[in-house]
Formats: sequence, C-alpha cells, structure tokens
Amino acid sequence: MELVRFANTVSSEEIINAVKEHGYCIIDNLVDSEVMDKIAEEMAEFIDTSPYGCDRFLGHTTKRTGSLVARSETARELIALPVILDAAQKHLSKSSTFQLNLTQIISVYPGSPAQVLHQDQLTWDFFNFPDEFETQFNLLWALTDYTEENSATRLVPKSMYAGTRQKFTPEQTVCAEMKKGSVLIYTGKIYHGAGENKTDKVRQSINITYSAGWLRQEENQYLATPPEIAATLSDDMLKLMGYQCACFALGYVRDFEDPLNVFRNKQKRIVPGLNIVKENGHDIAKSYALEEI
Ligand SMILES: O=C(O)CCC(=O)C(=O)O
Ligand SMILES: [Fe+2]
Repeated sequence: MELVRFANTVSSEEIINAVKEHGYCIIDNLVDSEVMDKIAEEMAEFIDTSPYGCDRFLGHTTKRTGSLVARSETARELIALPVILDAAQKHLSKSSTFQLNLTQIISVYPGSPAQVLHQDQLTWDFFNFPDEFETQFNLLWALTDYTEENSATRLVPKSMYAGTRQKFTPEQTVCAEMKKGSVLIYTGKIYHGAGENKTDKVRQSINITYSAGWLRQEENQYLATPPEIAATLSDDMLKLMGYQCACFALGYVRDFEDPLNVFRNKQKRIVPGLNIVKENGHDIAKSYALEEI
C-alpha cells in the first residue's frame, strides 16, 4: 500500500486533512539530518543511563529517554516548529488550548519484537472518546533512518474510528519507512506500534506528542524541567508546556492567578476574555485575559 507522504513544503492544512482522512502522514526531510545529529549528541549521556522498559508494551529491549525540553536545546526547536504547532492547534481545535503532552527518545535495540498495535489515547484510562473529539496530535521523528527491517513504526491506515480494544493483523499494517529528519504524524486514535528490529543496529525516534489542554499530560512538564531551566524559556514555550490555564479555569494558582505570571513573579489575575459562548444556557469563557492586581 502507498504511504501518505508529503514533501517538506506541505502546509498545516494539508497535514490535518491527511490525518483526518488516513489517520497519519509522513513529511520527508522536514529538518536536516544535522539537527538530528545534534539532538542525538545532546541526549547521548541520558540515553546511555536510561532503563529498558519494564513490560512487553514498553519493550524489555527498548529504552525511553524523556525530558527533552530540559535536556536538549535543539529538541526545543522541533517541539516548537511553526508548521507543526499550527497543525496541532487545528487538529485539536475542539479544545480551546492544546499543550505539550510528552517528549521522549525511543531506542529500539536489535532483537526487539514488534510492539502490540494500540491507540495512544488509551493512556487516559481507556476512555472511549467520541470519534470527532481529537485528543492527541502525535509525532515520531526519525532520529535514525526508519526501515521495515529495523522496526519502523507500523500503522493500520484509517483505523482511527474502529473503537477501542480492536485487533488487527500484521497484513493490515503499513510500515512508516522514512529517512532521518523525516517525521511521522498520527492521531492518538490510530492503531500503530513499533515493528520488530531484525537488524544489528538500534532504531531511534523522537516521540513528541501534543494533547487537548484539559487532559492530564503524560510527562509531567513542571517537574521534568527544573525551575531554573524553565526560567530561561520563552513565554510561548512555557505556555505550551502547560504554564497557562486551559478552558479558562484549569490550572489557576492561589486567588485565581495565571500560572505563567505566578512563575514569572508578576501580579496578574485571570479575567474572562472576549470569547464567551453560550452553552446549555450558560456563558462559558473560551479564553481569558489578565488584569493587574
Ligand atoms: O517506537 C515506535 O515505533 C512506536 C512507539 C509507540 O507507539 C508507543 O510507545 O506508544
Ligand atoms: Fe504508540
């Protein structure tokens, strides 16, 4: 089966349309392979010391190494790539805010068996989200070339509306082969999993996922990035990490203060923004403004 793939001139609109129709797409060479080499270098010491997975899903010969915002300055560029953020915002637009959900390097070592096919959104307690509600916008960046032999991620095209706990055969999957610097983008609803690594080399990807602003993040961004590093980041990056309120009131601090301003030691309180909509007879604020205290 032909893979859904784009050149790196693709627009965010084309990305989200492909994800809506097929559940995934690949963008070839979205960044230069040197960007990947830099991230690999910055993360090498952490990958060396991170543990193998503790169960079959995580993989007994697969390592996951997180905290990319804190550990890799170059990874921050990937996390905040404008075309990706634009597509994430559009894909998750049923929610008034979206956020960084997790960052990790996945290293699949030689001999690793294929991972069970799964939907990433099952992370939220296997909750059966409605088809039209997108929870996640997920990325696997090829940190090494991705081949069928070295465990490139396998996906079941168009499986995103099949419902939870479905089973698929390997024959129903496609293999996301791509070069280093390319990226696989997929909805949290599509069935997928790492393939088997039949080679004698490690396969590595950078898994960066974004989620609806009101869902609990998988990777705890407030603790993963120590405050002294967080203080050096831009407001936009901090907001993406969750230093902002979702849906008006989720995440406020003390006396209805805005988290980013508390973190920056500014005295501001949240007030409803202009975007107030009527839902079930109630006025619901979909955004907020800040007022000096
Ligand atoms: O490593 C891969 O190819 C996919 C990993 C994955 O899907 C997961 O851990 O949720
Ligand atoms: Fe997954």
